[in-house]
Amino acid sequence: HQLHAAELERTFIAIKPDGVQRGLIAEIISRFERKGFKLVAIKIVVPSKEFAEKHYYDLKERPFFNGLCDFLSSGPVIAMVWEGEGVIKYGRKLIGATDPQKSEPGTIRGDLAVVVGRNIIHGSDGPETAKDEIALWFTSSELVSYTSNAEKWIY
Ligand code: FUP
Repeated sequence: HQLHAAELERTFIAIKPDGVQRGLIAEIISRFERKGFKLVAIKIVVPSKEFAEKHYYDLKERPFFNGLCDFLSSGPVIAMVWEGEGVIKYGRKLIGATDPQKSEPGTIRGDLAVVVGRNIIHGSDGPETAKDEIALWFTSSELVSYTSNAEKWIY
């Protein structure tokens, strides 16, 4: 069926510095792309420590917060917005459990990471977070709306 652009859900996905350094950019993008989700924004950035603290604001009371923010700001990150029906929840499924020791084989973290502090990828955990994170990382002019030829075979 035909979906209007306004109905389509969006989520924020980031390949963290470890994923970039390990050469996993294409592997990770490929999994979202092959599923049928659509890339509507992408850039490579080195976030400042202050920016990382904003991104992880909800975790500010946790003991690992400082190390986590140091890590996220330690090198290039691939920031992306992916669009599609159910992309927030299913994106989390593609990513796998937070701790790679617990994520299932077949998931990104399950297949490609070993410890929680180096779990290579971030994905928004709900509609509110997705909205906030997209607004934090991107300006509205960086989000591109377009129709792909594959869409009529996906929906
Ligand atoms: P997730 O949404 O799966 O990224 O998980 P959280 O928001 O709970 O945690 C964000 C990041 O904090 C994780 F990706 C890795 C880091 N973290 C730790 O380093 N130790 C922990 O015990 C939990 C999370």
